[in-house]
Amino acid sequence: MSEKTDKAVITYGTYDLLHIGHIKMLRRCRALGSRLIVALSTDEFNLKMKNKVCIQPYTERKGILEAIRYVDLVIPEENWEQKIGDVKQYGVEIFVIGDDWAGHFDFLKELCEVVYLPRTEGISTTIRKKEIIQNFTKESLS
Ligand code: C2G
Repeated sequence: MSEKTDKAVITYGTYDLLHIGHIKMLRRCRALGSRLIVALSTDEFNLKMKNKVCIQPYTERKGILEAIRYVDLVIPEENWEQKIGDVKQYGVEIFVIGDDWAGHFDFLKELCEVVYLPRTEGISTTIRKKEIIQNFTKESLS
């Protein structure tokens, strides 16, 4: 059994209303190395730069991710420019993210391996929000 080398992996995201697509991504990220760092988008970064309004505040999303067996460390993602610094600061050897971002982060290839993994089909935070609204509306009207 070959020892898994001590490889730090990093991934980035909002992880609002955590669902199985997120979990499958985190599991696959962690399987690529020995430590997984998640750079979690702050509420301000989501609002100002990603045009996303989170249901769960950063502190709650952070606490949930920290409870997941695949996650070793959660750090804040505050801007688009921090990735190079993060890779250097944490000695990251593999950057991973969903293939909806394919090509966007190839500039990191000078510093580390860059992997784009297929997203899980049929689930997203947006879909989940719509499902909740539809079901809640029916419930409140019945
Ligand atoms: N994801 C997935 N399958 C889904 C939904 C999401 O594999 N059905 C993955 C995304 O590809 C991403 C991670 O789960 O790698 C987190 O998804 P989001 O919270 O939507 O992250 P995003 O808004 O894409 O933020 O700087 C990069 C950004 O912060 C990425």
